[in-house]
Amino acid sequence: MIISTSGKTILLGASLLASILSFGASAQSLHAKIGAYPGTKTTVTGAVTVNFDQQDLTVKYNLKGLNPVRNGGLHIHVGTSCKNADKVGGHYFAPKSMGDYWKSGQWVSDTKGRAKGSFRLVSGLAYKANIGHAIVVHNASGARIGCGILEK
Ligand SMILES: [Cu+2]
Repeated sequence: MIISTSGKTILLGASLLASILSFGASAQSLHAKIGAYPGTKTTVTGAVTVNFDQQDLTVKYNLKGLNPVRNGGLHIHVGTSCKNADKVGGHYFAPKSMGDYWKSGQWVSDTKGRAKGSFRLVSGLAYKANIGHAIVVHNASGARIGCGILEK
């Protein structure tokens, strides 16, 4: 394929620009500031960003106050509150018949109890469906220790 005329060069430029713009529109992210899980004292603080490419999620975490050299769960939950433990609910994914996509969602801490990293998973739910949902930090035993609300 040889581009020999200036007309074709302009067309190629326009389609490249269109593909860059559509990529920008499909990559969306939500952010949560992590604090105490309702009914517990604050042990973990930090931030989580979730990038969405349709139903393909990249969860980026930067947490501190965890037990050193451990790993634990980090999941988006059904609830939309970090103030009432009764309203946080279980893991948020669809369809239910697919089983729990969030089983693989984990943070990993260093010797100082800090955890910085990311993981990818498919939850079956895209950007809009996740706005306002709680993201929960579990300790190594599975107990809920941190919570934040996903916001634009
Ligand atoms: Cu969870």
